[in-house]
Amino acid sequence: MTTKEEKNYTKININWYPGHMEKTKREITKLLPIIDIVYELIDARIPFSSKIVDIDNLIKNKIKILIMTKKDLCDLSITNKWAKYYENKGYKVLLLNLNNNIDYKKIIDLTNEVVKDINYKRSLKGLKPKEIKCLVIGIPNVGKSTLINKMAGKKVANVGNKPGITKVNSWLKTKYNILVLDTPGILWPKFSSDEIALNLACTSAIKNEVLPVDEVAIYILNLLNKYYPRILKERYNLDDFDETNIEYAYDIIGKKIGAITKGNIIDYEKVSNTIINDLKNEYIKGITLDRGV
Ligand SMILES: Nc1nc2c(ncn2[C@@H]2O[C@H](COP(=O)(O)OP(=O)(O)OP(=O)(O)O)[C@@H](O)[C@H]2O)c(=O)[nH]1
Ligand SMILES: [Mg+2]
Repeated sequence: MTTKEEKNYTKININWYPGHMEKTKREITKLLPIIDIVYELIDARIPFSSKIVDIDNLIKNKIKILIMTKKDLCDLSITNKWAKYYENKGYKVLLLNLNNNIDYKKIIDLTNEVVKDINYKRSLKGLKPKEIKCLVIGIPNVGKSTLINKMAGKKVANVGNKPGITKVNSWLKTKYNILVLDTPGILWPKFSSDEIALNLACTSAIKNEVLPVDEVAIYILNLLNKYYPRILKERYNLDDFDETNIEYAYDIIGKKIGAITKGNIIDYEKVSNTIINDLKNEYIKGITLDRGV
């Protein structure tokens, strides 16, 4: 139930909580006893907004590696501060681009380091190194299946640039002595602020239809205006974005991107969709949306 207070706090009321997410949580709780390490993935562009709120309650005190994905898309000057912030909180942190063939190996190295003690004890008993069981967890579209495919050296999990690709938990073998459990993205049922919801929409963690496109597009323009004016100029020919005169900005952007209808009228919806897709398709990159580190 939403309390009156909560309702006032969140202007954008999102009721997007597919049943499979609740199911994943229950299954994780059940599986936990056999898990050795948890790989918790967050998006390097939204290191705060993409962190699952109640994750520590869920995974208790298992060994955890915090993997910040999409390094190639973030603003390193800000995201590095977030990496430090989490390190200071005691996390083992890796900031990675999962799309290359080098970065993911850092996960293997760190995993081996973390289980050194376990395997040393086993070796004293004459036992072979343990097959390590890792749980891969994170919000939708953060790169869980991509990471697993890299570790497997082939496509064992489905990948796609939209949320909700993985629907069930599945154990997958990797090239290493590590078994990984792919899980569907988990989100919490209530977003604690509009900003978080908008950040998730901008990075395709929640479906396009969930939030009004113009609201998401204007949020992106405001962000670019404030922190990345060069992108605003280069991509949209806009020197400045003034929220009190959205029409003016949309007219300029519409002309630049060719969003003009037959009657020579700017197609505002197309402008909004283009801005959102520019981020999704990685034309807009080098940005970090969570600023308050
Ligand atoms: N640029 C970039 N794209 C990435 C990176 N990691 C993953 N992606 C892309 O992000 C999108 C989502 O990747 P998935 O691996 O399907 O994400 P997921 O977490 O399994 O998503 P769900 O199954 O929907 O929960 C895909 O288009 C990937 O190519 C990265 O480090 N950099
Ligand atoms: Mg997946």
